[in-house]
Amino acid sequence: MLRSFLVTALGLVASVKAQAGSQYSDPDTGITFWGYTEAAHGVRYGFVFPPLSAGSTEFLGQIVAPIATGWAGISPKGSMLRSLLLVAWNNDGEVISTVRHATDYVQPTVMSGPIITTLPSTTVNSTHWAWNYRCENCTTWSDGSIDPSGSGAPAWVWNSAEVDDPSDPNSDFQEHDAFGFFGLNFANAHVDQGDYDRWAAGGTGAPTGTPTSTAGPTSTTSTGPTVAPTPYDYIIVGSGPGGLVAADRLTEAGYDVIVLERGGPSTWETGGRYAPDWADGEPITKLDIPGTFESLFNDGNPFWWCKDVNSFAGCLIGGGTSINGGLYWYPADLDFSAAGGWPSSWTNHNEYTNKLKQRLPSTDHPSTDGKRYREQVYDVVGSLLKSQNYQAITINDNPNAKDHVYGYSAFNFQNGMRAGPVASYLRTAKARSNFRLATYTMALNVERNGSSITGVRTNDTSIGPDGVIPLNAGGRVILSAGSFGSPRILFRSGIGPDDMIAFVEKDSTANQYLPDEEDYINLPVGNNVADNPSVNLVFTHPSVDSYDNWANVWENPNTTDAAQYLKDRSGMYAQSSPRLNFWRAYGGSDGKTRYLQGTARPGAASWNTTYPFDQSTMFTITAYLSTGITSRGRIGIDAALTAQIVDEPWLTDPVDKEVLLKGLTDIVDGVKNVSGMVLVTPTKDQTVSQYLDAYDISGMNSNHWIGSNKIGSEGDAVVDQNLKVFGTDNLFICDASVIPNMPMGNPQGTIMSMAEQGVAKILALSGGPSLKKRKW
Ligand code: 6FA
Ligand code: ABL
Repeated sequence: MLRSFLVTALGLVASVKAQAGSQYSDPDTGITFWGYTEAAHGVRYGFVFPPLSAGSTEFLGQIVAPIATGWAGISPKGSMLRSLLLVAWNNDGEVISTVRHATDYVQPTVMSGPIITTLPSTTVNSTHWAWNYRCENCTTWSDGSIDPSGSGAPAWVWNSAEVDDPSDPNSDFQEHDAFGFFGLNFANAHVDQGDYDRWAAGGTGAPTGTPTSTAGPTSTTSTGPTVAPTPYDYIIVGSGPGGLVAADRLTEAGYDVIVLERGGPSTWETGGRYAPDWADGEPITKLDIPGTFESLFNDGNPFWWCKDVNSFAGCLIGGGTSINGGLYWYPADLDFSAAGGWPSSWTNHNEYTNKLKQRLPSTDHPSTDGKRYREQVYDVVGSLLKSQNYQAITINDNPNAKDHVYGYSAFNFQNGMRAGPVASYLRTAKARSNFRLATYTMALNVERNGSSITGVRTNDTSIGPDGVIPLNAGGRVILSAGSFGSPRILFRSGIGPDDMIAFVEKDSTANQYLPDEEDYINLPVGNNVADNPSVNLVFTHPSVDSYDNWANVWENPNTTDAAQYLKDRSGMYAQSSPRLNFWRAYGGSDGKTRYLQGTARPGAASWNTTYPFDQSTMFTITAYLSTGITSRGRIGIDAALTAQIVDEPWLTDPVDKEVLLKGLTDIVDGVKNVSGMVLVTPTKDQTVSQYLDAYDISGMNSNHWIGSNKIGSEGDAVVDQNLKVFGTDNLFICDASVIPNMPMGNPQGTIMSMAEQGVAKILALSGGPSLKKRKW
């Protein structure tokens, strides 16, 4: 279990550019620290250094953690390996601490060299423990250092589980449950020598000298000028596809807009720098290169995933679109149908879909030379489908044709690289002076006065008083934090079902910001959740190259393919894994029509058979049940305020299962029509029905969550036809969570068309902010 300990933190430093740390005065000691409160677990980490001129190698530090914390730690350098790892926990009212070191991804060992003195102000009370310490010999060590005159990106780690023996400072402990980073300009974090000496000797009280920092104030932005605690016309939470489309259209209209993004840079143009060695020197990162997509799921440094959402979700600039497979479908009319739950004012989506197509056209041949590479999976699966009367079409030329059709997979890649809303909508928004993007800035709740929203509370106290960003008169907040993230903000704002708000009431930090109980707004937030139930079928065919199951694309690529991609962004690396998509309509025994979508790709992530087969020719068809499914589940939070799947949404309706079984059976039946095609799973000794029955239900997760804040009528829905949250004057939602029914395909196209239409409706509403504030 201890293998891979902290491995995920390795190397992230290079990709962290923006800063979130800020100065604070510790209320219990008066010590001025520079640091960060990590919102998900409520842990504060701080540092303060003596004056730079002293040439000292020490600092004072602090970790303040809720009592339920198993252990918490900090790596000032920001990595696990060859770093100083400061760790502490509570043992029955006493803080135990240790300093550790690791040269491999195993249990870190006790480190010699640093001298740690626990300061007398260290305390444990009924809610928190606080470890205040002096760390001497701590800015350089045998195999590493930090630069007190430069900027850093410390890494925090946290575990809810106790260490093996809490009374023993040398105890082993399990790998962290959660980790993260914050930017900190160490150059700022210096105080007068007199104050430092007094605090280092155990004294307390406010500083009497002048801070000796050498650099300007820290900033939370990675794009645009420093964020000042100024009010905005629109505060958008989240830079996923919903948030970026909204931000672009609102800044285009002249409003002052700030986008709060809890994560950091993604692609190169956003400041990301995490790239494979083979692409060194090129202005591209792992997230720019479509061909490295499959390696996102087995990377040692997956900084892109949201660590406090128990399903895959992207927490960085671009949200899911910066880490997804890039499959991109222009919506079908059925995606916005009244039958599917859309208000009648929404069903004519074409005007908005056309705007999207103009800004972000799709391609089914993303390589810059226009050629397609390793398309044998297309040929093999195409011949199976043709044998069952499917027609080959260009899918995005015929968005409404979704029965018995197949075609080349289409993507929102451009110039052989990931594009999506980041390389389109964000690019134009960023060029405007009335746009701000605050990274590493997590929205905690909306501030409200009854039905009127006055601002957004964040984890970043440098962004506004107490971390609160206010609204201009008539201003509005738009939540675009995704199907898990937006509900959590609502719960923390006293909006949602009682049982979810009850978790917030019990949290000693978050409950301070809840409104009075009479102002709670009871809405079905988190209900009506859907995701495509999906099942993988695995095959082989002698013509197919499984591309080593994509295992080598990151560290050890096919050199010809890598060289071709570096030369002109063409070839195998210009496309992610999918090669073919197909759709078919099915009638269910309940008289309803449901659609099945298939995605075929070389390689197979989830095969499981004892029968021998040729892995070098294996490929997968993932069959997704989409528009028309009736199964629903629930999203919520737990006591740690972690976003959760409360009730799984897959196949709760037996007719959904019946139709999925029919679809899988049809595919398997077609295998005999294709010479050389062999079925691997279901295995020879399993029927399709047995295979489906035995399938791990949570393995059906497709990452296509919708519906947790569905649009509709009061009483049944969370937002009205203008995306406004019922019971509020100026709170809106613009992300996948408002979509009431499963779209036909992978959802990002439908989400962006929805956002185009939604923001047009918001702009048309009266009573909003005044455009007189326009600055350009
Ligand atoms: N969709 C497609 O159409 N095609 C695909 O190929 C595809 N593949 C994948 C995939 O491979 C994976 C692994 C995943 C996880 C999803 C895929 N999807 C695909 C689904 C698609 O990406 C999502 O449906 C889509 O991104 C959802 O868009 P939303 O705008 O609803 O939400 P996001 O989660 O993208 O963005 C939310 C943003 O808010 C994030 O950047 C997050 O960091 C930020 N955020 C959340 N809470 C916040 C808070 N409290 N404060 C500040 N920021 C916050
Ligand atoms: C999507 O829309 C899905 O959300 C992803 O799950 C899917 O990628 C991409 N598109 C591409 O089709 C799959 C990978 O191909 C698998 O290797 C991986 O195990 C799976 O995502 C994890 O959900």
